[in-house]
Parts: sequence; structure tokens; C-alpha cells
Amino acid sequence: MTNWRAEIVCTAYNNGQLPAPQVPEIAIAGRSNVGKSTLINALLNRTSSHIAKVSSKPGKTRSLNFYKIDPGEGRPPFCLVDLPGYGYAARSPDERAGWLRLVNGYFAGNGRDISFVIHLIDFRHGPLAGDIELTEWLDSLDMPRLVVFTKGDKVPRGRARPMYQKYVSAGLISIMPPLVTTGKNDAETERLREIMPAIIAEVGRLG
Ligand SMILES: Nc1nc2c(ncn2[C@@H]2O[C@H](COP(=O)(O)OP(=O)(O)OP(=O)(O)O)[C@@H](O)[C@H]2O)c(=O)[nH]1
Ligand SMILES: [Mg+2]
Repeated sequence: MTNWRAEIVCTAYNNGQLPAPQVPEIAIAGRSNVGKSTLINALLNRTSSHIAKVSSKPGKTRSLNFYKIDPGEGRPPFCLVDLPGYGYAARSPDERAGWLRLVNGYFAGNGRDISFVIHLIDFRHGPLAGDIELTEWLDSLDMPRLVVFTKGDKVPRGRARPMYQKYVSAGLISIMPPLVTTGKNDAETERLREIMPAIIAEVGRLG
């Protein structure tokens, strides 16, 4: 298994708290409760002693959280950035405006090297309205993205393949075929961990 070393380098509740860009960043985006923080814990092999806070209630992560990763084996460091989720209906208009300011400010950030976005989508539902909005917005920013489905364990085995094909043939935009994860340190998460340094290098070379 590939082991990454990680430290949290910044928690930003507003644009003034965003850290100066230092290393390539991979932003993890998706609806509230889709499993962004859970994926970070799985990638860091911290499924029992969490580094990213997880909750069964949507709206847990309110800040941008920067985890600096040393992938080892002489490969360059990068940051995973856990974004607050969207589509959480119980938020007040003020909170939603604050979310938009924070996330917009992050993506517009001067000189940030955001390599790509991991767009998490709940495998049970496929892309919902907020996911389509995110897709269109990332298109307008010309931002590469990788789709990763979460909660694959909640779909009966026999239904998984036709559902996957239905979502993909509906036109998901992803730099490689979407992965399907289960919130644990499973084979697809291990695959993501293995290929991520290569994707950063490839996207950087093309960009
Ligand atoms: N069964 C299953 N549960 C999952 C999976 N991913 C996340 N969960 C659960 O879903 C809930 C939400 O997970 P979080 O990681 O906190 O979700 P988030 O996207 O960070 O949510 P916000 O911070 O609110 O935006 C938690 O109860 C997790 O344990 C998965 O792949 N399978
Ligand atoms: Mg979270």
C-alpha cells in the first residue's frame, strides 16, 4: 500500500485566511454529505482516527482545509483541499453567499496552481442540480476534473454496472473513467492514491 504523510497547514473561513500558494493543489468538491472529508481520511488511511472531521449531518465542513501531502518515493509534495459542500438546503441566504464568496475567492486566487478538481458524486443519485452547476462553472474556468462516485457500497451489486454506464453515457466530464469508492481504504481509493502524483505531473505538463 502507498502511504502518504500529511499535515493540516491551513483552515480558512474567509478569503483573507487563504494560505499563500506553495505547491500544486487538488480541490475536493461536491454536495454536502457526499463524503469529501471521508475520502480525505481514506486517502490518508485515517478511517478510524480521522484527520478531516466527518458527520452524518450535512454542512459539517464550513471552511477550506488544506492538507499538505508528502507522497514519498521522491515525488513532489502537493495539497489536498477539502471544500465545504454545496446544496445544503438548511443554510441561510447569508451562509450561502459566504460559501460562494469563499469558494469563488479560492478558485480565482492569484497564482494558485489548482491542478484539478476531484468532483465527488453520490453513486446512488448520480449528478444532481448542484453537480451540474458545478460542472458548468468548472467548464467556464477551464478546470480539469476527475469524477469519483462515493457510497458505492450502498448500491446492490447487480445494479452498479448499469447505473455506472447510465451516468457515464449521460456525458460526465472526467479526465479518466470515474472511480467508485465506499468511504473506506478500498481498492479504488488505493488506485486514486497511486495515480494522483502522475495526474498532477501530466496536468502540469499540459497546462
Ligand atoms: N456507506 C458510506 N458512507 C459514506 C461514504 N462516504 C461518506 N460516508 C458517510 O457520509 C456522511 C458524510 O460524510 P462527510 O465526509 O462528512 O461528507 P462531506 O462531503 O465532507 O460533507 P460536508 O462537510 O457537510 O460538505 C458520514 O456519515 C460518512 O461516514 C461511503 O462511500 N459509503
Ligand atoms: Mg466535510
